[in-house]
Amino acid sequence: MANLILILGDQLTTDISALEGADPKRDRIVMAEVHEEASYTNHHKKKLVLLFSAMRHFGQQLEQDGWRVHYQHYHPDNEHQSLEAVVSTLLEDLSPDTIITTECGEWRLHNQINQWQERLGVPVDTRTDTRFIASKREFADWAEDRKQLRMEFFYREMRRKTGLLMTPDDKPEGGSWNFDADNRRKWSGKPPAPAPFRIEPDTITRDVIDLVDQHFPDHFGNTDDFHFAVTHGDAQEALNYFIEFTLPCFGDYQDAMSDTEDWLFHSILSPYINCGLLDPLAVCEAAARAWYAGLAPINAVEGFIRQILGWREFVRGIYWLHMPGYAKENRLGNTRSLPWFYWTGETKMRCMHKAIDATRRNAYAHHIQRLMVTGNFALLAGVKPEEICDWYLAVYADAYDWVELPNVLGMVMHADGGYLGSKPYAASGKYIQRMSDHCANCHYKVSKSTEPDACPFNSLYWHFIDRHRADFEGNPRMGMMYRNWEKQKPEKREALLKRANYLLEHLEEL
Ligand code: FAD
Ligand code: DLZ
Repeated sequence: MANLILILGDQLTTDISALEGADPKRDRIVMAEVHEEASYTNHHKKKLVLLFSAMRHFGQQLEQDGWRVHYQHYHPDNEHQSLEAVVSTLLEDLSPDTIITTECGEWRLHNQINQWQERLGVPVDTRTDTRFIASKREFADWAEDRKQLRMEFFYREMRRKTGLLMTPDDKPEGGSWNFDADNRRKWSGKPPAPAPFRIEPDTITRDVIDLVDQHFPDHFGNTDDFHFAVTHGDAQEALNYFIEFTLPCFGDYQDAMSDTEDWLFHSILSPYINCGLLDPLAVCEAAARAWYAGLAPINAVEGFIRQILGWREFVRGIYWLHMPGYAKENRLGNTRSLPWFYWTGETKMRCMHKAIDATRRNAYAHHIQRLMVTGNFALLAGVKPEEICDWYLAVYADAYDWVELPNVLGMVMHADGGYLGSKPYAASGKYIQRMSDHCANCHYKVSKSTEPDACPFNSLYWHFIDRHRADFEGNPRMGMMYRNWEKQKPEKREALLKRANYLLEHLEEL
């Protein structure tokens, strides 16, 4: 016996660096479903099903490939309820020379594993996670000496590094780095949105659904109609389905929202990419091939690749550069508690109801719902970053601290003082009206701002602008907002602030 190789629930690939150079005859693998990981947040029930089932399938695959795998199935009465406890017991039984693992994605667990060598008395070899295109070191080098980090410049570096959508003479394909200006169309029902890709649960998944229903009844959401892929083969099918049916319209309707369609033209691949069932670079390459083959337009393919090569890598870099301090940032000084309707969806604001209800049913909401609806509301209402971050970490199947935290704390809440994004994504109801058909079905009137039935986003938006004058007035991208605010009559400004103050005192009733 030489090494004990730990594979975490989001490292489900034989390409994981912890397996590099390993010998199935000599080394052992440990995988464990443990209470500590399943309960550090109120994980959506579908996220638990996805991870436990995908872990079980991967464990079986490793055994079929000839590996000896110590796999702990979840049970509340298991003696060992943390990864450290499981590993520690195996050390007694197997006396390995080294524990090998790949760096984990969350600071919380990363910090624990860092202490194992001392606590458990066995060398721990923690390897770089090579699934990311930029290593932590590479990102830190890029960020060094830059006062402000901007995704767009980092993304161009990643395009050059990978050669994705680059011409042989190192120019961006299509003549531009970014086609975002073409990606802001409202969707009015045509072309029809494809049905989401579905996999019917097999015996393993059905067992896990029963387990989650029995042992995690108080967790958010439900297990009904679980249809996520849980194997590499099925996740690959999900990717093929996206490329063929959805990618062509991905760009046009990337920012659209709908009162009737949950998924629109999004890929729904993040749950698989994040847990190891799909490789991010291979996903980008598949999209690029579709463009070269003339199967999807450049605005769709470039927009899609930018999300993975740009945003996904960028937020991960920021997370590791600034943790653990980053999680404590609250530069706008927010103090409000998260309204309870985030957990129930019971609110008369149609857009919020639709986004939260989809989240409860699907463990999924697309980017614009996360950013411009539930996120925007939390920003305008001044919710404590810690509480809104914990909500996002809990409710989505793709949520892990490394990707959730910078998106919520940085991009949405601007709690890092503008380090991640140059201006807050604050918006009034007009934005939601422009990009969706929610407002036509809403109890509140988006055309009104001060009356009792006025859209809450409208006055809350101006309240945000007014109360954060010192934070944003000097921001060149916000100057116009302050000029618009000043242009309004004093009585109007007063009425807007009065209405907003009333709403802030009665958030739970909205
Ligand atoms: P698509 O719209 O099809 O995009 C393609 C891929 O690009 C995604 O699968 C994802 O891998 C990547 N991507 C897109 N935007 C981002 C981004 N901002 N950051 C990182 N990757 C991105 N993504 C997560 O994976 N986990 C999270 O916990 C998470 N929390 C978020 C919270 C907020 C408030 C916001 C605004 C965004 C968050 N995102 C998160 C990013 C994004 O919303 C999701 O990646 C996306 O909605 C996943 O759905 P999809 O696969 O259909 O994405
Ligand atoms: C998210 C999660 C859950 C719910 N359960 C487990 C588990 O039982 N065992 C495990 O190894 N990993 C689990 N994970 C993922 C980890 O909590 C953690 O988020 C990632 O490993 C961070 O990279």
